[in-house]
Amino acid sequence: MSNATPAAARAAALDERHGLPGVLRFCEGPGGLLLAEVSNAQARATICLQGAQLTHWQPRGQAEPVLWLSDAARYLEGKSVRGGIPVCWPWFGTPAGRPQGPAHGFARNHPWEVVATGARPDGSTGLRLQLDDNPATRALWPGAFALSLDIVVGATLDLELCTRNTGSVELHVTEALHTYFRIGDIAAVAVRGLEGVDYFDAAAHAAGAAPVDCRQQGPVRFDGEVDRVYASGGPCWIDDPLLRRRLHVSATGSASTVVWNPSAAKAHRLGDMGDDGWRRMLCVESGNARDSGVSVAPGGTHRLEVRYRVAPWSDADASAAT
Ligand code: TA6
Repeated sequence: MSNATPAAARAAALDERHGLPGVLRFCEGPGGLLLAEVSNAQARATICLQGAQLTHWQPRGQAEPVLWLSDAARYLEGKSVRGGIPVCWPWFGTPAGRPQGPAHGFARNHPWEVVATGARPDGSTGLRLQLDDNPATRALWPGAFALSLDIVVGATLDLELCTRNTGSVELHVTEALHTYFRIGDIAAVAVRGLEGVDYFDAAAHAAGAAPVDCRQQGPVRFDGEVDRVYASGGPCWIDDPLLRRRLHVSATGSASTVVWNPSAAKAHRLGDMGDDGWRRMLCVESGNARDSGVSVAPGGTHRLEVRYRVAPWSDADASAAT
């Protein structure tokens, strides 16, 4: 008589069908959530099947993971884990006209199916996860869709979020890959590549302060909460002198870049950021937010593609960039 939990049994079935011996396995994680664990010659990664959420990516040779995951993260069915890369879809933020809807859409809170996995010729590992509309999604949003996330785990991390309109009515979505990066300390980092770009200051807007429509002067630095939606799909990068690395973000199909650090007060209110986890995280989120939503005609598709790459740190680069 097996004493496996239902989740362990589901993981075993996934392993049987999609596992790659020595490279990719499925297992039961905290809270009974299903995890895919990748370990290849180039990197290690973990993906939570709920929300198709990467929670870990660490290229070989990197002393620290590239993605930040809260050490106070909660693993609950129907709630995305704090950190990694939550998929914000079919809306970013709160849905227009329906403030009661789940923040950042429902895709991150629902279980996704494993469609395919494979070892790639360059030694990286590919997975395709998919969420189709169902009674639970239709109770929140009427769209008929097939949403897939292609993940390639290697020395770089490549993601493709593909929205397919399987219905007869145009879909309008806002979206973002809400990526939490692991940094040495928020006071020491800078985000470059957004100089001169217009942005919406969501933190000022929430505080009832002005102005909310601004233009970036110089690199983005952090002293207090920063929550900005830049009108650019990048590329941009995070310079981290403490971890001595430069984290590159490049995207296609993206017209927005969200930069967010909650600082201490908001982090405390969120309750799952850990004691001072906010100091070691920075969100740089590629997508199509606010006025940059995308429309997908019946039978059409929209692709949001992002590549994360770690470049070695050079003090010369840093001094040249100041
Ligand atoms: O991307 C920045 C943001 O919209 C912030 O305003 C903050 O709400 C953050 O997302 C986290 O949202 P969550 O719903 O994951 O707690």
